Amino acid sequence: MKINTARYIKGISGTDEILYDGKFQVAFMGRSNVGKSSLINSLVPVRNLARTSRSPGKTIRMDFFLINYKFYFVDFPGYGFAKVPEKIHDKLRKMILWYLLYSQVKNRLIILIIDLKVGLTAYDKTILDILEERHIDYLLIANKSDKLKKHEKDKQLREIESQLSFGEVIPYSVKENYGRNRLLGILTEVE
Ligand SMILES: Nc1nc2c(ncn2[C@@H]2O[C@H](COP(=O)(O)OP(=O)(O)OP(=O)(O)O)[C@@H](O)[C@H]2O)c(=O)[nH]1
Ligand SMILES: [Mg+2]
Repeated sequence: MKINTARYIKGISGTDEILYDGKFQVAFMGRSNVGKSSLINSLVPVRNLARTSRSPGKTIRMDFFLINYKFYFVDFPGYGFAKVPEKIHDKLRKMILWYLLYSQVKNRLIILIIDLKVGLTAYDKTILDILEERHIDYLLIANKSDKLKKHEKDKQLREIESQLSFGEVIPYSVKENYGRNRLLGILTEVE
């Protein structure tokens, strides 16, 4: 798939009509700083569309970007940043769980992004368990693969794969533009 146009529509912090306008949603979730916004930026022809934040955890919003006038990329706030007060963490987790469990959004693909070197953290596992139990379509993207040597990459990938019961893990590097074509190929099928 080629992404020709991408436009910021709005940020929401709870239920909103945009969730139910029938357009497919590709939702990017993951720990703070794993590269969600960078990855979105790497896919679209608009420079710095999704903010790559310098102050992680400040925004408790789901940001909607309209892609090719057809479907949405949804950028979720990152979780797990140590300096964020527990109250904000709590709000964040509630937003993610609400979206996954109760929002009733049907046409969507969750892209869970992790750091290949770090692997699955406890909260990544919580999300993954929900995705698998509820049979929600997802892709696991292991970003920042540039930080590991080849043999370390393979070892980490196998370790992560062993924790999944369905769904696939895609090694990725925004920095090296690695995995991009594979991801765009998969997105062609879902939109
Ligand atoms: N080495 C390396 N660094 C990356 C890669 N992708 C993103 N980064 C860096 O990781 C940092 C965080 O990237 P963001 O895109 O802001 O991460 P985020 O997940 O959107 O963060 P929050 O919005 O705070 O949750 C930035 O300094 C990026 O340049 C990658 O593939 N390799
Ligand atoms: Mg971000």
